[in-house]
Amino acid sequence: MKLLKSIGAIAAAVTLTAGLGGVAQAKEWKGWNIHPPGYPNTVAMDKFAEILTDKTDGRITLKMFHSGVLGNQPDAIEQLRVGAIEIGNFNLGPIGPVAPEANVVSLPFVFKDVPHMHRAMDGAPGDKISEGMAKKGMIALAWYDSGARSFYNSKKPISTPADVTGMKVRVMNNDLYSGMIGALGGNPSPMAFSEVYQSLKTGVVDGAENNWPSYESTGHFEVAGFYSLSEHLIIPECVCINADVWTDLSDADKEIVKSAARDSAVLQRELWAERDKASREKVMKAGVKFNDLADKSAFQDAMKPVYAKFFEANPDLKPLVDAIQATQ
Ligand code: GTR
Repeated sequence: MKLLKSIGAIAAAVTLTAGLGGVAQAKEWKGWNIHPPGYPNTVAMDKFAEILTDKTDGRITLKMFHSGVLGNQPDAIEQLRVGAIEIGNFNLGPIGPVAPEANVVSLPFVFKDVPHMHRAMDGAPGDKISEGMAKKGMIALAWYDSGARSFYNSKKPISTPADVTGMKVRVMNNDLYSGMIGALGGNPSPMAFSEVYQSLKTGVVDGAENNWPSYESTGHFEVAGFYSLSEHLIIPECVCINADVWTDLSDADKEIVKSAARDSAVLQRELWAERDKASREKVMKAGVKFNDLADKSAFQDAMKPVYAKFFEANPDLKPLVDAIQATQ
């Protein structure tokens, strides 16, 4: 017994020494993610962490904190920029107020559909957006899918902009979304993702907007049973890394980190396509009343003042929006 104990102690000491020996080089990163276990982004970020450890033989490890336990999204973006966390899976919506170039994806109806969004983000417009984010301390390593966002509420189907008039609608923190709801005659209510369920349930807001997987994973469909397929926003998401952490990496490690993020994005996009379908089926089975918006043009027309205000404040971003719209 005594012998076993001392063998144990020696083993522990050896491990400790080996650990200490590696201190100069070992990097232990923290990662932020808002989604729960099983969500495509959660699975993909775990995969990213796994590939990182494998490819660097443990020189770089990433501990993922899921379900938003490290704080809400706008705060987490700040935490990443100052280096309190190294990695995050962010929606470009709340990045827009920080990095103007990234805000163009939050112009309603700027993308025709999800494949158009991917072509633009994988091409020159995506590079321009990355450059804008880099200037603000965030390096985008890869783009994740977040589908298309549509309106849902607890009152009635939305078919025309007039149906939104007078409705209290939760939006993410970004003036563009408040402007969008205002242009439809509704009352925007910027709020953290984690607070939306209670707010819908207690009537603090009448509705919100999101893609099928988030509508389902959050349980919002239980308390806001009308889903109207407006698809007014198609917002990509990033796997981001703090710019200083990125700069300090060797070229070889940069390559590993980037390719790990890209591999995780391939997985995320596959899982997303499956979950999009599965979530839609699940909420429909649960009794959600769904309506398609055969004609979106009235909603698109209503967005003209939102675009006008945006270009007035950001005349230099007009070429980027043109480039997105011209992407084939
Ligand atoms: C989800 C997105 C989250 C968060 C959320 C929200 O679709 O993946 O990052 O932005 O929407 O509405 O706050």
